[in-house]
Amino acid sequence: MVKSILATGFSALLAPYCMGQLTVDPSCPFSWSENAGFINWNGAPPGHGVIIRDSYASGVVWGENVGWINLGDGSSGLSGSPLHYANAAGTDFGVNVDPTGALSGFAWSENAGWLNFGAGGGVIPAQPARVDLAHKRLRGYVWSENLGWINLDDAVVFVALALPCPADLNADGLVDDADFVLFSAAYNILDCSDSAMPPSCAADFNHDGLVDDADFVIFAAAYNDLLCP
Ligand SMILES: [Ca+2]
Ligand SMILES: [Ca+2]
Repeated sequence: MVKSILATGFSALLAPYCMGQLTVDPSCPFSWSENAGFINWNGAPPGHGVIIRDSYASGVVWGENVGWINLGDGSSGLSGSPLHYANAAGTDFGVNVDPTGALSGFAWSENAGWLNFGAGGGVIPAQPARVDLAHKRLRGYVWSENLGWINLDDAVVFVALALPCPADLNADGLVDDADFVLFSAAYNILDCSDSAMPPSCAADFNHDGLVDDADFVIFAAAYNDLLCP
């Protein structure tokens, strides 16, 4: 199957990436608040971990001094296309993601109240909370009336993101020919800094700035398995 697609050539294979599902890298899971201390974005019990999708986030994060912070439950309150939390009442809250990676909406903490993910864009200089796809990490600041600013953007203490199934480039739960089409296009461009490369350079699975044979080896193994874990 791979050979048959290769034979068709790469020129007509360009297609957009989507963000897919990002999770938190367990080796780099903390944000920092002067008043709340460290907040662990990878501290949730099974089934409640942080997932950042194309248009919204879900899951809970843990702060030693504030307890659980709920980014949204990934079901109630979601509406529209693409799906977004309405954030119009106390029951439909959650953190939204726009196509640029900018975060907005509200998270809830029993102890700290509402956390506003859309506030950082309004300060000078602007520090919008956002997903930095190129560097696979969170950026900017989140505002809480009770905690003050929560820094997602410290040079050393930050929240790194990971793709749970990196070879699933179109985020449909399978690693198949559709993903190979996307991989092939990136392979043909080669350099992640090339303006033609999709901004996340998601096909650079080993994070060395190139989409080359080393990445193809990783892709081929996932393609053989077909299903994401
Ligand atoms: Ca796929
Ligand atoms: Ca690479």
